[in-house]
Amino acid sequence: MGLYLGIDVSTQGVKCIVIDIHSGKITAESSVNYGKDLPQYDSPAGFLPVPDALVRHADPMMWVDGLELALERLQSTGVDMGAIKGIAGTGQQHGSVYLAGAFPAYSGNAPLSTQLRSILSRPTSPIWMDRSTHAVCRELDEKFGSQLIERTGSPAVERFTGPQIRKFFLTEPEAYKRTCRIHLVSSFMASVLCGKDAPIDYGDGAGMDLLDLHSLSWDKEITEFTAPGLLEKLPPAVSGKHIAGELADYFARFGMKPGIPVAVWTGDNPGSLVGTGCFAPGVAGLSFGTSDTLFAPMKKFHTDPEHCGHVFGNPAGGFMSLICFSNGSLAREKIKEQYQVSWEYFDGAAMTETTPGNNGKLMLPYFEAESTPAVLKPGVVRNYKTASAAEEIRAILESQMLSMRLHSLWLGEEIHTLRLTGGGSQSAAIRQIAADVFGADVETIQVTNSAGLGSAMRAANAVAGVPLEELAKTFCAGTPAASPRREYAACYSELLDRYRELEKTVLR
Ligand code: XUL
Repeated sequence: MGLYLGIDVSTQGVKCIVIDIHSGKITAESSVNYGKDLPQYDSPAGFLPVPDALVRHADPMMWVDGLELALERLQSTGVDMGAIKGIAGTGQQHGSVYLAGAFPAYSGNAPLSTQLRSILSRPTSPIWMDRSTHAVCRELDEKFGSQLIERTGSPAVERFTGPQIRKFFLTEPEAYKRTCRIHLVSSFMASVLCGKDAPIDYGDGAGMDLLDLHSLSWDKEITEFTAPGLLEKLPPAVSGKHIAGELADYFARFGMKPGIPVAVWTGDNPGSLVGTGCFAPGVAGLSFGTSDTLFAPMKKFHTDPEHCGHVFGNPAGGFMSLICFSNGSLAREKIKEQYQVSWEYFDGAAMTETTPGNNGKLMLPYFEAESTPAVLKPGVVRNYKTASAAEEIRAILESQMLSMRLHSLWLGEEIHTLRLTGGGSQSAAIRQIAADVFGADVETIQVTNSAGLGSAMRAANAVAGVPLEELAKTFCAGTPAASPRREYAACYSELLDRYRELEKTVLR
């Protein structure tokens, strides 16, 4: 057996997946949902409820408890935990964890959350949904202008970690001073497994507004401006093949062998790029989760002139593009709740009772603040006054897809195949709309947890040297799920223009 474990610590839960590189099979999976399984954290959607819609924080100990519970559940599937040879993982991107001291030597008697809480210098972590850093971002714009995107691959973005750190430094200078280490969710969780600080990889590190993607090192000038002394507080930046450390003895309680290698963790999107096997030009991934994201490998570094898309390090080498739409599954759920219908209704009656193009009905689904385009004030915009439940559902699904198409045009490369992953990839309606709007073939892969699968593949790559492309052939072969229908091409191309205009009126 050649078992490798991938763990995804996402916005709403923790998922584990074990692959066997010898049999080519997925051996075991487990999952934890914070809202359902850890209600004591009062975070049903993965963050603490506060009146200010721009503030989104989570208790990092919820992720630690989520990890322990997911491992316990994995063990109870009967998988041979002792045969696992390596681990890697992913975290929701941009979120940050602030530590006042080194990791303690773990005792076997208490859950890790109680052993680690005392090393936090900031009790809660801002996550990617936080938009409270607008003023800081404008300061960064003023100071660095286009240099920021040229050097780091992204403009100053509210949810990115650098602006979040600067806000912390400005508003809580004493706590900032006490902080000796600032982690991303990914590097923090890898550190928890190793019982010592783990590095940050180029994929997730690029989502901080701090990493120079040309030299692949922290940009000294930007880092120092963000917060004095920050460079000393950041873990080193390393490539995705790096081994972060060894599994701490504590984890023997889940049947795992202490000392097995833990590869550096990455962000959920770079991890999904690996787990969907998006390595060839013209193949892009569409991930449907709390946020919807579009990502693709990038031949050479080039940035989005509209400043919505990002360039990240690709765990498989080189660069990748990433475009994030914050109003993903939560927006679809809002419409589902509003009309009290089922997901079957989305795929069935909502599609048969309406026609592609929906007579021009469009919706800007900004139930929450939006990343692409940047919209800080939530508010749904419709270009129609009345609509049936079916029409509203088609409107949100088509509009979300049109937005993805519109904001991926800067990539410049024709997308001929889309690999769909995440919960929404199971929807026949979403698959067909994706094929028609992009004029691309749509494929799915065998698991919806592509970030976890990508992590398990990365573990096998970093520990045993198995090439990622080889692993992708075995674990993420695409299954055809929808083809573009020529008869609707003109209708969607016209709708794309209308969507662009509607968005412009709102941004104005
Ligand atoms: C990407 C982003 C989200 C998070 C949560 O920039 O903010 O996709 O990674 O999944």
